[in-house]
Amino acid sequence: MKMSPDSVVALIGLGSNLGLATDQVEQAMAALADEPGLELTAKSSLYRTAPMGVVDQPDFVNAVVRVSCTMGCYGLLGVLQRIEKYFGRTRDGERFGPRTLDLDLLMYSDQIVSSPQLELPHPRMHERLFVLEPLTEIEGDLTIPGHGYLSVLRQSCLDQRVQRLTAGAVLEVARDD
Ligand code: PH2
Ligand code: MG
Ligand code: MG
Repeated sequence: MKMSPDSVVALIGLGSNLGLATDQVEQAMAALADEPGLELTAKSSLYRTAPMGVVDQPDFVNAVVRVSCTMGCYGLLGVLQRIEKYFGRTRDGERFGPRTLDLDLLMYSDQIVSSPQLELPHPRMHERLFVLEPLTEIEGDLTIPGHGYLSVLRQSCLDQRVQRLTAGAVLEVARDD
């Protein structure tokens, strides 16, 4: 798809720890690639990561992608929420708890947003190796507004368990029933 000259680069984090987590993350990447109005310009490998926040839950599969779009940050947020819903995401679970698919808008260009619906940059991305490690693969020179260089932030998180999965690995972390 040919993007208009005023298209903006956005970064999206993907996560899953319910059901066939690797498949869900890969299929969500495909759904983003198929979405009219979005151009998928880079995708990271998949990573198996230790759960953060609520630690007593299965490991996650995480990845990040880069897209170009012109729909604005709230338009993109709406697309991400629609795809989450399609993948069976419910919002009745525990905060930070298990989920079939989580799509987080990490950054929308360098915009800073603080509203009840959306905070940009994502308020916890700078301290999570499950975001910083895949971002290093696709956007190594990134600076996160308000927090600094990705490469420096990553150094402070290296004690967090994050393992790159080889292509074709299947991680079924929990049964979704
Ligand atoms: N998402 C959370 C809470 N904790 N931990 C890992 N490893 N990966 C996640 O995507 C994740 C998490 C809430 O969105
Ligand atoms: Mg999240
Ligand atoms: Mg989320």
